[in-house]
This record gives sequence, structure tokens and C-alpha cells, in this order.
Amino acid sequence: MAKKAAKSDRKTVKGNGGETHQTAGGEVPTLTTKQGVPVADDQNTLTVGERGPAALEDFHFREKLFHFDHERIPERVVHARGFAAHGYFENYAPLDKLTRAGLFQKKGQRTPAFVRFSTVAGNKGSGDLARDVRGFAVKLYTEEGNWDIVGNNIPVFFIQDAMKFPDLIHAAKQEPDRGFPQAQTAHDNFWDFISLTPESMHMVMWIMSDRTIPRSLRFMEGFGVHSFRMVNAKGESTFVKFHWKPKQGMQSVVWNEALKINGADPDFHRRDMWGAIESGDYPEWELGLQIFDEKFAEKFDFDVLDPTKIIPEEEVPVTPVGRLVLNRNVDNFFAETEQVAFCTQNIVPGIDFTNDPLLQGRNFSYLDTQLKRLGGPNFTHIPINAPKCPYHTLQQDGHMAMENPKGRANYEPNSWGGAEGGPRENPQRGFHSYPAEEAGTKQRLRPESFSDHYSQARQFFISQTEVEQDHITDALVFELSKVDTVAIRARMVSHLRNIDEDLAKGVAKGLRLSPLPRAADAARPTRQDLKASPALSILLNQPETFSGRKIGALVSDGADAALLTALEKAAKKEGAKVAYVAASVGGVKLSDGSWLEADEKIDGGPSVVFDAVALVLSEKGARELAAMPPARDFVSDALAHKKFIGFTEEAVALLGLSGPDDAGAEGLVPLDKAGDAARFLTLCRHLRCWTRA
Ligand code: HDE
Repeated sequence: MAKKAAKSDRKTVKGNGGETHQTAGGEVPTLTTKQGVPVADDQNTLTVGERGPAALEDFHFREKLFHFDHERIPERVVHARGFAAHGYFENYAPLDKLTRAGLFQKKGQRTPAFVRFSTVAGNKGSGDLARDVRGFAVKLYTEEGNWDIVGNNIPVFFIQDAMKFPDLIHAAKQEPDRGFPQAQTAHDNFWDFISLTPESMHMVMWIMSDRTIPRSLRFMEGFGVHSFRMVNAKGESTFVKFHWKPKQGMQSVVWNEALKINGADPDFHRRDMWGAIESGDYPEWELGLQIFDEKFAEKFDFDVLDPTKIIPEEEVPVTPVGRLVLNRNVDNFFAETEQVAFCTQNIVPGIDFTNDPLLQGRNFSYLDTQLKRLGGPNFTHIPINAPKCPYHTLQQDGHMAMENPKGRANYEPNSWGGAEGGPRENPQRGFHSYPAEEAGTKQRLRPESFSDHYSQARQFFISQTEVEQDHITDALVFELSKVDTVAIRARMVSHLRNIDEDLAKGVAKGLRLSPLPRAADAARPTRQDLKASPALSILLNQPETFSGRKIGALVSDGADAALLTALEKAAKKEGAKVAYVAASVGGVKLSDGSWLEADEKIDGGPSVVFDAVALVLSEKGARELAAMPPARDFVSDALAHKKFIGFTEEAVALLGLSGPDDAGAEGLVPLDKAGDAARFLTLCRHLRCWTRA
């Protein structure tokens, strides 16, 4: 017997064009079809009789299913998994000597911005903590059109010529026969391609470093990568490189943590960003410029057009020129984050390209890919992509034209005047390409000036602290251990020998590769004279604050209420947050009889999702938790990941250490009284206790 479904109990009480009605929850809009027809029943298909066939005339049912069937669009071929937010760019001081770009002309001038962060290789549904480059794409809605700085969190790239991009991405993504592994480079095809592409070695050092496992999207740098031009009102050009420096400071997780975060919370990065913005803790970056001229470019050791090279900050300092603040989450993920279309060709008067071959290739690819992804040439009409300044174009018609152009002319020149004749070019306001002189033979070759593939890779490696160098070695051992073909592992080690002998030996040892393969043939010998660049290390540039971070406090019944209040107060003063983890999400009864609701049940809130942990337990609570594997993992992971740990005396049982003199006890802070909370927070500013045994 078919059940009779309940009829809606809603009754329309207010006219307002029949648009709203009253429910138990208050006034709500009336559901309509896409044509605006009010819907009476959204539960039951129209059928003939109680148990009979569905009627084809049920236009509401058909429209609903039709729309659902077409809800997906192709995901981005790279950078499919992303997360975005709105904000603004604020200019510090007029830069008119450098550029005529409108957004840089006045102090304090604000330009609306939309920023999308992404991983590169993984599909849309992959985990946030993949070891991967992060995209850092900024759309600036200037008064002279949209300017997109489509950057990454790493200042160099794998390849020098856009011709190789499809090969690189094919090799990195899932292997074509089996469809896996996704969102990781730890497989044969990737390392096969890389080991046959010596120009990628500098990038390899960056991707095997902690840069590819950021703690959060808020704690990483961004780079425009290529050299660009800025052009002033007199038509004079200067070269620039773009840098985004996080005000929050840089921070990464360790690899073992990344693996576990992906399981505990695959949305860790997006949740973090969403939460920070919702709570008013707006992430902020400074835009910095490395400014240099032709003369510098000529005498610089490397080619400024080669995207596999940096200009060390010690040689050309980064000048801060403004700040980017993200202060609003999107209203709708699909409409904004998914449909936003970045194009490197979107530049504005005062900004120009250089001949970097990768940039030149990108200028074709981005516009082209949007056509496929968004379905037609009118993707610029989608609100997130439309300029916020007035615009008048003769490009009309096509699929999904959303605007209603007026006037008689859609061509130019025409003899119609005023509004009828449409917009006209404007040599004063309009974009002029920088008139660089170019001449040469048509040919396919790699410039000789691009041929040093190892020197800057070495410079990056020697610029890292010992802890960071160990992480690079470990990452290479991990990745190459997932490569089945021994010859590929060996080929990679042969490249490492051109970068740093100890690194090569360390990786070979980790792989039990013997004998050490001979060094790869190099087009140019590795320069040993490049000095370390401290700016390249994360740990040498740590913030002196725990602000924006999170403490995971493991609590039990009988936990000291005064201590928890002090902890929360100290964290708030520092700009940090406390999340409570307990055996049950329902919470715990504190020492003063008050009730504390938990944010997470212990298995859902492992210590890997926090920056530091506090164990505020009663003796009985500690004993009970010690019998629970997730509680034991909570503590042993925090210890292994070198986190600062505050603990009440009763929690010692859970720590599993012999006492305060135990070599593993460094960075452990007894929380005997409320006053200890402030000391704990001060220590947390170091983020990790790297010296703990
Ligand atoms: Fe991209 N890249 N890329 N890329 N890229 C795309 O455009 C491409 C490169 C970057 O959040 C695609 O809309 C080529 C470097 C970001 O929507 C595509 C080459 C850098 C994003 C494309 C590169 C980037 C993309 C895929 C080599 C850092 C995500 C979907 C010549 C400076 C933007 C799309 C977003 C996305 C092509 C190399 C950054 C296919 C051909 C170098 C942040 O057009």
C-alpha cells in the first residue's frame, strides 16, 4: 500500500505578490519553479491515481530533475580543489613613478579583491593536506578593469616552456590506465618525468620542503612567479616580481601530521579559513615588489625571464606597497569559488607582460580553458567575473548572453553618433603595450641563459635550517619509496648529487640504494658560491606570536575550572582560540560543578588539528582516557609532532614519560595553577619545540 504523504502545513498569509508565507519559523519566501510559478507540493510527483504512473505534464518534477542532471561543470584541469574569499587591497602610498595602474595612485585607496587558493594535482574532492603546490590567485576589480595575479605559494615552477605543461600535469595526476593515485606526486609517472627534466630540480627542492604542507592557507606566502613590467604615465618600464607576505607569519605541519589530518578532516584548510573570517580574524597579506631594471637583469647571474629561478631577496629586497585583507566568505561556493575564472592575460594599464615563455603560454591557456569549463564566451557576465567598473564592449551574443546591449551598432567604425554608435577607443585612457623592441630568427630552442638547473636548487637547500633539511630528505625518501621502478629512484638521486652531496647520501640511505649512483650530467656545473638566502627558510622567519592559532584542550570530569578560565583568557589575549576535546561531545562537569560543552569527541578531534595541546584532567579522567586509544594517540602524536603541551599533574599518566627530566619532556609545561596558563601561551609562540628528543 502506498503511504499518503503529508501535505504541507504551511499557509500563505501575506500577499506581497504571493511571494512570502508564514511557517512555524516565521515568514519565508514561497518556493517557485525557475519560471516563478509558486509550488504547492514539493514532496510528491504528480501521478494518476494513488499508485499509478507519473504524469509527463508534471513540469515542476521535470524541471527539478532536469536542473539536477546538469548541475556539474567540468572541474579545472589543474587546481580543481579550491577555496576562496572576498576582501580588498589597500594601497600604502602613490606608486606613480613606477606605474600608471589606477589602484596604486593614492594612499589608502581600496580595490575589491577575490582570492582563490587551491591545490594543483588533486581532484575537486581530494584532501586539503596533499603535499602539493598551492595556487594563490588574486582578482583585483580595479577601476580600469580586472587584474588577475594568478600565482602560487612557491616562487618558481617546474618547467621553462609552456609546451611542457600538459606533460608535467599528465605525469603528476592519476596514471591514465588505473586512474590513481590522485592528489599526490608519490608515484612512478611523476618522478619518471621529473627525473628526465633537470630544469625542475629547483622546484623539486621547494615541493619537497615544508612549503607544500602549510598549516593553513592563512600561513603561506604567495608569488607572481614571473617577472612582470610596471609602466608609468611617461611610458617608462621597470621589472617587478610580486610577493604576498602573510601578516600571520608562515607555518607548516609535519608530514606525519598531514597524513593524519587528511583522514581526520580533509577540509582542514578550508574550514580554517572559513572559521577565521567568520570570527572576524581576517587573514592579511602584504603585497611586496622586487623592483629591478634592465641593467640589473643584464648583470644578474640568471635570466630574469626563466621561471625556474628566483631573485634572492637579499639581492633585491621586497618593498611592501599595500595589504590584502580577506574579510568576507562567499555566499555560494558554486556561483563564486567554482565559477571564478582567472586569466593571466587580465592586466590593466600600467602593468605588462615580459617574454617569460611560461607566461606567454599561460596567456593562451587560461582564456581557452574558461570556454570549456564555463561553457561559452560570456563567462565574463557571471557576477564574480564581471568588472566592477563600467565597461562597454562590442563583443555581444553567444551562449548565455546575460546582458541586454542597447544601441544600433555592434561594430566600429560606424557613422552613428551618441549612444546609438556605441563605445569608442580612447588612446589616453586605453591600454598600451610596452613598445619593447623585438627581433630575431624564428626558431625552437632553449636559451643558453636558462641552462643552469642546479645552482639555485642548492642555494635553496643550504638556506634551510637543519630541521627543514631533514624534512626535505625525508620527503624525498617517502616519495621515492612509492616509486616501484628502482632506476627512477636512482636517476633522482643522481640529480641530488648535483645539488648537495649529503642530501643525495641521505636519500640513498633512506632508500637503501647502493652503490650511490653517479652524478647526472649537467649542462652547467653547480655553483658553490651562491650564499644562503635566509628569506627562503620558514623556520628562520617565524612570527613571534601564537595569534590565529588553536589549542586543543583535552578535558575530563573534574577538570580544574579556574585553570580552564585562565587558559581561555590567556589564549584570547594572544589572539588564539581554545577548542575542547572530551570523551563525549556532550561535555564534562568541571571541578566547580559547572558544565563545559565539548567542541569535539576525542576521535573527531585528534591533536593533529591543533597547534598546541593542553591536558586538563582529573586523576580519574586521566585514568579513563588512558584506556582509550584515540586519547593515547592525542598525546603521543602531540609529542611526536613537537607540539607544546600544557598538562595538569593528574595527566602525567597519559603522557607516558618517566618524569620532567625525561629527554622527551622538553616543551612540556606543568599547569599547576591558573598563573601557568600565561607562561604556556608565551612558550607556544615558538609554535613547535624542534629540540625535543
Ligand atoms: Fe596555471 N592553469 N598554468 N599556473 N594556474 C590553470 O586555468 C597553465 C602555472 C595557477 O583558482 C588553468 O582556470 C599553463 C604557473 C593557478 O581558478 C589552466 C601553465 C602558475 C590556477 C592553467 C601554468 C600557475 C591555475 C586550469 C604553464 C603560478 C588556479 C583552470 C605554462 C604562477 C586558478 C584554469 C583558480 C589554473 C594553465 C603554470 C597558477 C589550464 C599552461 C607557473 C593559481 O589554464
